[in-house]
Amino acid sequence: HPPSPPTHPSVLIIGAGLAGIYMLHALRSAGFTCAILEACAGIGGTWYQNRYPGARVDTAMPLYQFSIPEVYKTFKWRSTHPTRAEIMEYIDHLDKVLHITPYVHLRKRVVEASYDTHARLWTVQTQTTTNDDDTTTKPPTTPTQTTTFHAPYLISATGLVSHPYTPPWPGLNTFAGPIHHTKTWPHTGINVRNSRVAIIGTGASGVQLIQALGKEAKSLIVFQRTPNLCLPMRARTLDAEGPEQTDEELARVFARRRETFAGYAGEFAARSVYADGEGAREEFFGGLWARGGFAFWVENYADVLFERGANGVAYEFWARETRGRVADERKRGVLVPREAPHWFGTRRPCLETDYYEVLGRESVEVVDLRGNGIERVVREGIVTADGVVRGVDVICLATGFDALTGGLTGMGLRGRDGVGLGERWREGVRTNLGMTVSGYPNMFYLFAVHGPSASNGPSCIELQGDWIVAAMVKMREEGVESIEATAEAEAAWTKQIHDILRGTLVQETNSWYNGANVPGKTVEPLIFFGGFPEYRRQIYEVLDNDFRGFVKVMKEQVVGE
Ligand code: NA7
Repeated sequence: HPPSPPTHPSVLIIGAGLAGIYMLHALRSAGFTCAILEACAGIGGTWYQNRYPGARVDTAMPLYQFSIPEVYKTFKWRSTHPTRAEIMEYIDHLDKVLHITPYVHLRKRVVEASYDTHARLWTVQTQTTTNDDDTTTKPPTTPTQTTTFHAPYLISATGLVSHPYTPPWPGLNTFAGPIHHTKTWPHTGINVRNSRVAIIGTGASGVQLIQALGKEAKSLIVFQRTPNLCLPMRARTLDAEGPEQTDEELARVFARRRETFAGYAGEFAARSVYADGEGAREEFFGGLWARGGFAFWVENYADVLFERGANGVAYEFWARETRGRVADERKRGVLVPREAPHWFGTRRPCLETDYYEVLGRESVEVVDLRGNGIERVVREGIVTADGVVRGVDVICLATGFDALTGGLTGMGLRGRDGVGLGERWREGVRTNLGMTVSGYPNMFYLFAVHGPSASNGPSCIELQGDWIVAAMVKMREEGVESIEATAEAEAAWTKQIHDILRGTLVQETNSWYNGANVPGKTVEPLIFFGGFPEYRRQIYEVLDNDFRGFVKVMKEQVVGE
């Protein structure tokens, strides 16, 4: 391994999270020289950065890991739903077994990248960061020095949720105490024993944070705009020698997850809610509920996510199970409304252990923001539209991310025409295969916009990562210097993304799945909802048909230019 990361590799990968680690390993194994540019001081991406108390994974083990034999055969998980600390142990293990760090330029934040059509090279500018331990909502770094890298290939592995979103409330910077976004939590942690804490947002991050801080803080005020339809996690400890972690069982699970709709082990039941009588339905729902995790979401009746009535039946079951856990009548109405706040399962449900019990505590207040939103922040605390000021000492923002696109558009990537990605996508995102963009030759990205990203992360990363490697190997074998998506292929792929969701309940629901969580962002389908098998079929068909939908430049063409 190199004494320092390569400065002139054939591939520059942006981001040393799980996607970047996988790409580095897979491309190196295929004979490409690679280096990763990583803004933080350590590897792990989302898991490195999301240090807020309670952070853990919602996908049940053994699913949330790579199917790389030398890695999974030598690592044993202790929990079905590992905490961030246990996942960081896994990332250390990946590092040890796959030798990642020697290939990573740490503390290098990409601020600009453009493609030189004559030299056939990407030029990438980075700024050296000095601080990823920021405790405020400002970007977590202070730039100092600029470094330039070159490579024929650029791969963005910046992830689904890397660009934090903070609502632009007036007065935020006048608040007297600290403000922490879940994404930029201080390394040192925070002590809230004597503090009045506010948590704004009840998505996956908020739910986890509330469960942790609600037990520690002197008092907690939860600001909820939309109730989360949480599912019981039912985490269990895993035995290193147990049947779930044998090599044979893992090989079976990995094969299985390649064939399911979203890269989990389970699949939707092949029948309608209405196919069962009431008794059988209750029993079926009850079984999913008892198993916990995402079972009630991704293994439910086939029509729950598509048909209004079926969806309503699932919501009623959810509400009945959950209502009983909130003793206080007012809180119950806010957390488990009679009317479903949105179609069940069309936003990502979150898993909880004692969320409703924590919210039920006397020291925890739940503020319903529907019709009474946060208007501004003042020195003492938070002001809602009704004029009430709630005094707090610490504000925690669990307000989410400019998801799916933010990681790509926030790095200064420019196409051949000099136009930045953000500018290019202002009126709507266009990509080919959810991995390439026209005007951006030899640039690939994964686990982001227009891919099958509403899924199990490692499964999606392997699916797309393996294709990128296959495409690059084919290019090398056939003497192709560069490929670039055509505008027509982009238009067709984008149309398909939209067509799949047209008229579905998912499309009627606002969330980060369609960009509606960030005001001003175009609201449009951002995820391929056709399932893994169909996605795989289509992307490999492109390779089998001589890079259909791409313009190829052959090596000889370059020499002759
Ligand atoms: P999410 O799921 O986008 O959640 C953000 C939360 O913040 C959500 O409850 C929002 O309410 C709330 N929010 C956002 N803006 C505001 C304003 N202006 N006022 C009040 N509340 C607001 O982000 P997470 O970080 O929890 O999770 C992201 C993904 O990371 C997650 O799905 C996993 O895949 C991992 P809303 O629901 O929009 O009414």
